[in-house]
Amino acid sequence: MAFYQDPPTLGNQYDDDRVLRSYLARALPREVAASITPSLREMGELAGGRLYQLQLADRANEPKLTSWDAWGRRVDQVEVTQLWKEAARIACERGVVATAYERAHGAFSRVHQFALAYLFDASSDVYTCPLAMTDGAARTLLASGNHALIDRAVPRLTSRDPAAAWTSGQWMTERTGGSDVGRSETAARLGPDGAYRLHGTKWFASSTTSEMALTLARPEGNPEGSRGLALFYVELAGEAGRREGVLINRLKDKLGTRKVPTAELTLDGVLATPVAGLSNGVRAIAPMLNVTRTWNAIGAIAGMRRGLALARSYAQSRVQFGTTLAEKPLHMDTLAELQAEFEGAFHLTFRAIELLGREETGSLTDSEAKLLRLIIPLAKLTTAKQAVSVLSEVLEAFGGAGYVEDTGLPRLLRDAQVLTIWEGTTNVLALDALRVILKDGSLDILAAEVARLLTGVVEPKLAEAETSASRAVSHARAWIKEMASADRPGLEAGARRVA
Ligand code: MFK
Ligand code: FAD
Repeated sequence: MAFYQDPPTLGNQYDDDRVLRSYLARALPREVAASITPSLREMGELAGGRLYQLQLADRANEPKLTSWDAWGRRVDQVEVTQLWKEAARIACERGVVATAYERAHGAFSRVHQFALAYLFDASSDVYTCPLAMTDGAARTLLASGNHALIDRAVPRLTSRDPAAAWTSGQWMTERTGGSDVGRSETAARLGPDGAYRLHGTKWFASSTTSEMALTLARPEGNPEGSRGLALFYVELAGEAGRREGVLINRLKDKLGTRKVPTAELTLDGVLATPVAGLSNGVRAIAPMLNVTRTWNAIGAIAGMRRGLALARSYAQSRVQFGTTLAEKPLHMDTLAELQAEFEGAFHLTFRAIELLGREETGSLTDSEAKLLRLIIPLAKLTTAKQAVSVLSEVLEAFGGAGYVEDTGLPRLLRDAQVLTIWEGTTNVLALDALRVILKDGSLDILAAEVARLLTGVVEPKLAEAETSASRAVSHARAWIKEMASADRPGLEAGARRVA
C-alpha cells in the first residue's frame, strides 16, 4: 500500500503550553490565576481547534480592494478574508484588547490580556496587527488627557460588542521615512470653519478597514523636524462607510502578512482633530509605540511557540532511518535549542508586560519605570530576530514539507520577517535603547534586574548564565563609557551589540 504522511496536529493551545501555565502559576496570585484560567483554556481550544482549521481552509484567500463601483464612483472598499472576519468577532467578544482596560485584576490584567493575545495570535493570520494598534490608540488617547476624544473613542476601542467596537490604524510612515518620522510631509490646514484637514501620503497603513486612526501631520507654519509634527485623530466610520478625504491608492504586495490589508493612502482633506496640542506629535504618540512594540514581542513568541508545537507533533509521527524523529537524539537536540530560545523570549516579553500593567495602575517605582522604558525596545528587537531564526529552523524540521505552501508552514517564516521591520527596525530600536541608557543610567538597573532574577539559582548551568549575563552588562557599560567620551559614530555603530 502507498505511504502517506499525516499532517501535524494541535491540541488545546493553553493546556499544551507548559511554559505559559507554569509562568502564570508563578506570576499571579492563586485566585487571579484560577479566575482567568477558563478564558485562557477557551482561547486555547479555539486556537488549536476551530480557528486553526479555518485558518488552514482560508490559506489561499487574500484581502481585496475595489476602487470603483460599476458606475464609475470611487468606493475604495477593502474586503478582508473570512478568517479575519471571524478573528475580529472572537477577539472582540473574548476581550483580547478590552481585558487590559476593564482591569478586573488590577495590574495583572495586562498579563491576562497578553496571555489571551499570545494564544490567539498564531491562529489569527496577524489580526493582532489591528488589535495592537487599537490597544495603542486607547492607551495614547487616555494618556493625552483629551476628554472629548477619550469619551468618543475609548469605549469603542475597548468594547466587547462586535456591533459597537472599533479598531484603530496608526499612520506614521511616509515615503520620506518610516524611521525618521520627523521628515513627514503631510500638512494640517486650518479651515475657515476652525477644523483641520490633512493633505499628504501615508506610505504603509496596515489597518485599512479601521474606524479611526492616529496620525502625524505638520500644522501649517510649524517648523521642520519631529517637534513640528502634531498628533491627530481621524475618524473614518462615516455614515455609509465611506472614508471622506482618504483615498486607498493600492494594497501592498508583500512577502508576508498577506492577510493584512496594508495600503498606500492619499489624505485628501480628511477631517482631523488635534489630540494633544499642535506640536511634539512623536512624543504624544510614544505610548502607542510602546504598546504596539509589546504586541510585536507577543507576535514573536506566539509564532515560535506555534512552530515548535507543530514540529513536535510532526516528530512524533515522521519515521526516518527506522524510528520516529522524536527518537533521534540530534533532531530532539535541535528542537530543544529552539525551545530554549522561545522560553527566553517568552520570559523577557512577559516581564515587560508585568511592568506595563504596574505602570498603568500607578504601582511602578522610578527604577522600574526606567527598566520598562529600556526593556520594551530590547524585547521587541530581540524576540523579532529570534522568531525569524527559530522559524527558519522549524521549517527545516519538516524537511521539504516545510517549504511547500499548502502545508501552511511557510507562512510562519514570512509572517515573522516583518517583526524585525515594522514598529521600528532593529537598528532604530537599538539606537532608542542606547539613548535611554545614556540618559537614564538604566544599564545599572538592568544589571540589578539580572542579578535579582538569578539570585539563589543553584543549578550550575544557570550560575554560568548569571556570570555571563553580568559580564555582558559590565562589558556594555565599559564600552559605552569608552565610546561616549570621544566617538559618537563608534558609539552608534555598536548600538546593536549593546542591545
Ligand atoms: C503582532 C504584531 C503587532 C504589531 C503590529 C504593528 C503594525 C505595524 C505598524 C507600524 O509599523 S506603525 C509605524 C511605527 N513607526 C515607528 O516605530 C517609528 C520608528 N522610529 C522611531 O521610533 C524613531 O526613534 C522616532 C520616530 C521615535 C524618532 O523621532 P524623533 O522625534 O526624531 O526623536 P526623539 O527626539 O528621540 O523623540 C521625540 C520625543 O519622543 C522625545 O521626548 P521629548 O520630546 O520629551 O524629548 C522622546 O523621548 C520621545 N520618545 C520617542 N520614542 C519613545 C519616546 N518616549 C517614550 N517611549 C518611546 N519609545
Ligand atoms: P527606513 O527608515 O528607510 O530604513 C531603512 C534601513 O535603514 C533599515 O534597515 C533601518 O534599520 C536603517 N536605519 C534607519 N535609520 C538608521 C539609523 N539612524 N542608523 C542606522 N540604521 C538606520 N507604518 C505605519 O505607520 N503604519 C502601518 O500600519 C504600517 N504597517 C506596515 C506593514 C508592513 C507589512 C510593513 C513592512 C511596514 C509597515 N509600516 C507601517 C512601516 C514600517 O513601520 C516602516 O517600514 C519601518 O518603520 C521602517 O521605515 P522605512 O521603511 O522607511 O525604512
